[in-house]
This record gives sequence, structure tokens and C-alpha cells, in this order.
Amino acid sequence: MRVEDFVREIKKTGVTDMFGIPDSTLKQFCDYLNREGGEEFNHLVPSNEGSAVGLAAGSYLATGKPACVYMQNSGIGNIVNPLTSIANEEVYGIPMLFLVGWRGEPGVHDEPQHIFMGKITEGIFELLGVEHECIGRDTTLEELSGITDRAGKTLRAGRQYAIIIKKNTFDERNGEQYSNGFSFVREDAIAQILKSIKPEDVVVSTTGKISREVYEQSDIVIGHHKQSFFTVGGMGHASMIAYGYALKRPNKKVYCIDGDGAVLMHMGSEAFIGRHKLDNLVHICINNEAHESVGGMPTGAVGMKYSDNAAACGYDLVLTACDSQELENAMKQAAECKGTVFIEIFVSMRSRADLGRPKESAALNKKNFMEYHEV
Ligand SMILES: Cc1ncc(C[n+]2csc(CCOP(=O)(O)OP(=O)(O)O)c2C)c(N)n1
Repeated sequence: MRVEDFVREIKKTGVTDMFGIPDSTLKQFCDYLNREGGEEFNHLVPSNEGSAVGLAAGSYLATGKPACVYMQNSGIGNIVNPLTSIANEEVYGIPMLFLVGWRGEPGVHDEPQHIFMGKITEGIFELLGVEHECIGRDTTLEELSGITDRAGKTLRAGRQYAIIIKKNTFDERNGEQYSNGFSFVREDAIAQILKSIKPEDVVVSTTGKISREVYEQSDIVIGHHKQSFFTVGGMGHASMIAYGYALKRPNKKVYCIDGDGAVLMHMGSEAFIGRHKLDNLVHICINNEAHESVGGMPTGAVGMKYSDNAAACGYDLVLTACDSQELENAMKQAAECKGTVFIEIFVSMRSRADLGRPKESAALNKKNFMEYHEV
């Protein structure tokens, strides 16, 4: 399906506001919004999918017009509270259209973090009382038109409607190339971090390509990847996993390797960590101003200095690095610091096209990680 045809149909539902968090399944649609769609739609990328529901609710209250919220199905977890407690008919009855990228569709190979959510995606919308239909690459424009007619009617009746979008629904086109002004390569920064830590140190890495790079670079630099816990799902929660670990193992230095999109998604954790300091936590935010793992689309806070925020939240030591020399200095200071450290590393949006994925099951990686650190 051509993304332009999809957009034309979606417009028939009456939505003109698009709020969401990017997803690889929706890459062509997100690129469209960041390019041509900038003219046609009011488009904003907030911090997480739940916030997108908040934006859609506020915009409806102000205009009487339903908005659209787009997301990967893992974002359903973030929308459940505002959807059930604000938008649902038994509360305020606020209509909105959901466009949901379907990772982990049963029968389609996908990564472990998508399997369970993929299985229950339709069932969750059922349970949430949200009418929903699926589209895929074989969906005809006539069928899509039927779906958008039904969606429009449902929105006009004051309810929500979800269109679940399978992988490869949209025709490939030249993906938008995004860039920033930084030159340090994220994978090189990760290799350097791994080189500088001690064998007994703990690494907790965030969702997306950061974990995939930590996995591969660990094999190259350390010879195995048992030292790290890969937060393959639960985007935005790596820092609290690292904190929970550091709290219980005060004699171990814990390094959280986070992404800017992930930090932004649950930024409250920075406030919590800064107010409940530990002696052994180093929170590293690799900032490329983008959701690079799902196609490089910009976050909702381009230009934001996460280190300034960490300082305001009360981290003991806050450092930044734009190149290998600065990172070396920062890692030295972090290793010596008895406190809660934040390092922001500014990197380009480059990643390798042939970057691998963990070969073992998530459960085996967890077991190996726990055994390595003697639990
Ligand atoms: C709740 C949730 N929403 C969306 C996604 C899809 N997703 C996976 S990685 C990623 C981007 C992460 O961005 P960032 O933390 O900045 O790291 P980068 O990919 O730029 O290295 C997104 C949006 C997800 N896994 N979970």
C-alpha cells in the first residue's frame, strides 16, 4: 500500500492531529509526517504513548475534533491508564483513532520482546472496549476505505477505534535519512565503555540497537556478553532496573547504557535517581536526538541536554562527552566516583546495516547474566 493512499483514507475519519512515538512498522508513515505531512497535519512526538493519549484528549476538549495516536504495539502498555481512566466511555468518553504497528504477529518471526504482546494485541483492544481492525500488505484500498468509514462513524459516536498495521503493509520507498551535527559513532562509544569497565562491573543496556551493539561489542571487546543485562523491551525502564540492581549489590559498580528517547520516555526516573542517590550507579545517556533504532525519526526533545536535567535532579557528578578523549576522561572520573554519576554522550545517527541480534533466548541471557554475577 502506498503511504499516500493510506494517509488519504485516514483523513476521511476527520483527524488532523497526529501524536505518537515512532515505530519501524510505521516507518514510511512517520517519515511522511516528518516530511510532506508536516503541512497537512499538526504532528507532535511527545515523551511516550500515554502522553500522546493525553495530548489527544486535550486537543479534543479544545476543538471537539478527535485526534490520532500512532505507536508500536509495545506502546499499548503506556496507553492503558489514560485510556481506561480518562478516555473510556464510562469516564469522559473521548474519541481518538489509534494506528498501531503490530510487532510479534503470531506466525511471523520476531524478537522475544514482541512475542507475548504480539499474541495479545487484538485481545487487549477487545478488553479495552476499543473497536479494531487489521490491515496488511494485501489489504485493498476498497477494504481500507470500509475500515476508515467504520472508524469515522465510531469516532463521531464518541468512542475510540484502532487500526492494527502488520509488518510490510507500506510499500518500501527511500527511507528518510535523518542527521544531527555530531560525529562520534555510538557503536565506537559503546566499545570504549565496555573496554574501560572491570570484569566484575554490571552493565544494563536499553531497548533497541544500543543493546544489540552492547551484545556484539561485548563479544569482541570482552569475549562474552554475560556481563550485561539487555533491556530488550520495557523501553525507558533500563535506568530503574540498573538502580534496583545497584541498590541490592552495593559492592558492584552498575553502568546503565541508556538512549535519549528512552530516558525521555520515563524521565521521572531521573528525578527519582537524583533524589535517592547511590554510591555505585553510572547512568549513561547516549544522545543522538532520535529514535534511531526504529528509523531515526526525531524525539520530541531535540536539542535537550539530558545532562542539565540530571544536574537539576541532583546526580552527584554530571559529565558530557562528544569524542573518544572526552569519554575516556568521563569514564575515569565515573569509575573513581563514590556517588550517582550521569554521562551524556553526543553521537551521530549512524549504525551498521548488518548489526546482529542476540542469538540466545532472553531467558538464557538472563540466566547467564545472573550466574556470571554470582546470583
Ligand atoms: C513503549 C515502547 N514504545 C516504542 C518502542 C519502539 N522502540 C524501540 S527502540 C525505540 C527508539 C529508542 O530511542 P533511543 O532510546 O533514543 O535510542 P536509539 O534507538 O536512538 O539508540 C523505539 C521507539 C518500544 N520498544 N517500546
